[in-house]
Amino acid sequence: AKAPMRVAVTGAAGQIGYSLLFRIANGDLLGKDQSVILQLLEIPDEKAQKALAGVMMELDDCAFPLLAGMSAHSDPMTAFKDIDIALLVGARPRGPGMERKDLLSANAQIFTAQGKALNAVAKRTVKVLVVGNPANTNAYIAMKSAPDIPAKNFTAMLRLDHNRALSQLAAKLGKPVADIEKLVVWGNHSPTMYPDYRFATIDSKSVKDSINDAAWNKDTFIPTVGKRGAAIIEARGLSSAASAANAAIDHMHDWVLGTHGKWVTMGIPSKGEYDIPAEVIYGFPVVCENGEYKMIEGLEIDAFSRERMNHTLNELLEEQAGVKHLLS
Ligand code: NAX
Repeated sequence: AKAPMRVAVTGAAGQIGYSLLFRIANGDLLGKDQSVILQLLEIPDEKAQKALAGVMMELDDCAFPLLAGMSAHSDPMTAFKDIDIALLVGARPRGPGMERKDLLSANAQIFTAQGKALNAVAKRTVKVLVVGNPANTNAYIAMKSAPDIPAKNFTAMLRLDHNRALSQLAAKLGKPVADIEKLVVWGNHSPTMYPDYRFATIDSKSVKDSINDAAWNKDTFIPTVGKRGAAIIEARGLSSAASAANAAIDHMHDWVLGTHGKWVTMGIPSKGEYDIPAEVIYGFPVVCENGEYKMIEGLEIDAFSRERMNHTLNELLEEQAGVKHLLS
C-alpha cells in the first residue's frame, strides 16, 4: 500500500471545513487508493478548539478506511509538519465597521505566519491551495513568506468561479455541464474576475457561436458569475460552503492526479504570461499532468478581454500594494 499523505486544513472547524474534511477522508481528494493523515488547524480560542474536537469525533464515527490518522493544532508550526498538501481555508472575515485595508492587514498577518511555518516545517514539495479570502493576495503573501518552497507551489482558488461559469453556460445551452471544455476565468477571486467562454466548446462546437449574444455575455453571464457568491449569501443566509469545499477538492485533486487534457482554472503566480506582471497570483487556464500544472499560453486576447483582464489585475495590484509594507 502507498504511504499515507499528510493533508493540513486550516479553519477546520468552519463551514467549509465541515464539508471538506469528510470528503478528503473519503478519498475524494487524493484517490480511493491513497490513505490520508489530517492535520487540522484552528485558532487557539477555546470555542474553536472544542468545535474542532467535535468535528474529529464525527470523523471518527464515519470509520473511513482511508483515514490513517488525525490531529488538532492551534499552531501552524506543528500543523504543517511534513505535510504534502495544505488547504488554507481559515481567514479573518470582515467584521462590522472593518475597512478593506483592515481586512487585508489582518489576513496578511495570518498568511505571513502560515507562509513562514510552511517554509520551516512542510515538505519542500508541498502543494498549497489558499481558499480564505482575499484568496489571491493571501496566496501571494504566503508565497513571499516561504522563500525555500518553489513559488509555483502556491495557488489560489478560482475553481468555484470556474464551476459556477460552467453551470451557467450549461443552463443557457440546455446541455450537460460535462460536455463543456476550454472555459477560462481570468484574474482575482472577486466580483472583478473575468469568465471567458470565447475558446469554450460544447460537443466540439464553439460555445460563443452557439450563444452568439454579446449582450448576454456582458450584461448577464459575467455579472451573474461575478455576483454568485453574494446571491448564495442572500438566499442561504450563509456564504457558499459545500460548493466551495467541492471546488477545493476539484482544484487539488486535478493538480495531483491530472486533468487528462482538460482545461481548468487555477490562481497561480504569473511569470509574465498574457502581460500579467510576474508573481501576481492570477486565474489562468491550465492543464495538469504528473503533479504539475501547465499554463495554456498563446490565446488571443481581444480588446474587450484585455480591458476585463486589466480591471481584475488592477484590483490585485492594489491589494498587493496594501500589504507590501507587511512583507519583510
Ligand atoms: P467560517 O467563518 O465558517 O470558518 C472559518 C474558520 O477559520 C473559523 O472556524 C475560524 O476560527 C478559522 N480561522 C480563522 N483564522 C484562522 C487562522 N489564523 N488559523 C486557523 N484557522 C483560522 O468561514 P467559511 O465559510 O468556512 O469560509 C472560509 C474562508 O473561505 C473565508 O475567508 C471565505 O471568504 C472564503 N471563501 C473563499 C472562496 C473562494 O472561492 N476562494 C469561496 C467560499 C468562501 O467564501
